[in-house]
Amino acid sequence: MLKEINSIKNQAKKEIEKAKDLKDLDRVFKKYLGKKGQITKVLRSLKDLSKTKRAKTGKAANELKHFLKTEIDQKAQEIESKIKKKAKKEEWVDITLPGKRIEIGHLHPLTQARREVEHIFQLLGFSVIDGPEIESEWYNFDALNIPKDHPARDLWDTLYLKDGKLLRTHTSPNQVRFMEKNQPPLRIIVPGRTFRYEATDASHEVNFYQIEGLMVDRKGKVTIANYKAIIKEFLERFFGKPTKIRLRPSYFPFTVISFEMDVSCPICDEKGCSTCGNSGWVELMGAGMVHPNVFKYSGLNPQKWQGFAFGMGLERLIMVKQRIKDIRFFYNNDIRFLKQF
Ligand code: FA5
Repeated sequence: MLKEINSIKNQAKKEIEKAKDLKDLDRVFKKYLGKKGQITKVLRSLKDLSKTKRAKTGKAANELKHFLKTEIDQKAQEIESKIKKKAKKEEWVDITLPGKRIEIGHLHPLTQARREVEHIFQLLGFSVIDGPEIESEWYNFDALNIPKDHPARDLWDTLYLKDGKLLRTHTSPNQVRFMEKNQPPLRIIVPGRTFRYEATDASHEVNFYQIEGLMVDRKGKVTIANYKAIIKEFLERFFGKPTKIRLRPSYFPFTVISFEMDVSCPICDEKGCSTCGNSGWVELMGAGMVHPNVFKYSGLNPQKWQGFAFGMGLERLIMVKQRIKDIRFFYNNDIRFLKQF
């Protein structure tokens, strides 16, 4: 057995010397000192030896164990210091080189535009209000004078949730939500995400942003003339130049005297294209004078109060300003598009 221990020692020494890297060294460690290593085996077999042989062999095997451990540690240090030296030589840092430029992103064009819209309306005396994206049928329809069997509900292809709630199809529910809690006179805008289950095309998305506007004061004080003046002022500030607009009669159950406001199509200059659906005009918003029933449902006396409301599409607004042909660009996450803003 002592002979065997001696030959293990010679063999292990050679292998430690030959080891080129830490992986080699680890292999040697396992071969001799690992759980199934040769020295471990010798130590395990001691129990089968006679008492005197066991003492001698045990001593020799333990000495060899410590010897090899020290040798392996030394070799490991040698290898590590070689690696460090090599790295120091090869991986030097040229501190005179210019630094790597860190690319900083920016806000999404929709966020930029929403903030700009909010800013302009704030200058015009409007407060910015928030409302829930998950809405009840009451606020989305009933309180806006659209009862269950009213054909106007067909105007909106609604995404209903399992609990009977729905994803708001417009920001108008916030007219009622706000008037329930606040006494006029009031001027608010409510920007937010809206959802409709409809086919997408160059100017329609399933998920888009609206900006609701509401201005209410004592009867006779707020008229369509105020609406026109405020919207013209807003558009001029947002677009940075006077803009050609038209008001078109329309129908909304929650306004009496309802209309749609279009701007001249910037892509085709009223000649007709896919962005404006060949009409030459881009529809920006629906608007009108608040229906008496909406005041009633909000707990206000329609004999006393009067006002206008509007709901405009944020994407459409940017499309007109930046001459963007297709609304879907906003949601494609194409960095080439986003970098332009
Ligand atoms: C409404 O949603 C009304 N709540 C607006 C309103 C508010 C009327 C207050 C009267 C008083 P409409 O469905 O027309 O109306 O949508 C308003 C605007 O949202 C449109 O003019 C358009 O700019 C934008 N819009 C509508 N549907 C989409 C869509 N699928 N994708 C992108 N923008 C849309």
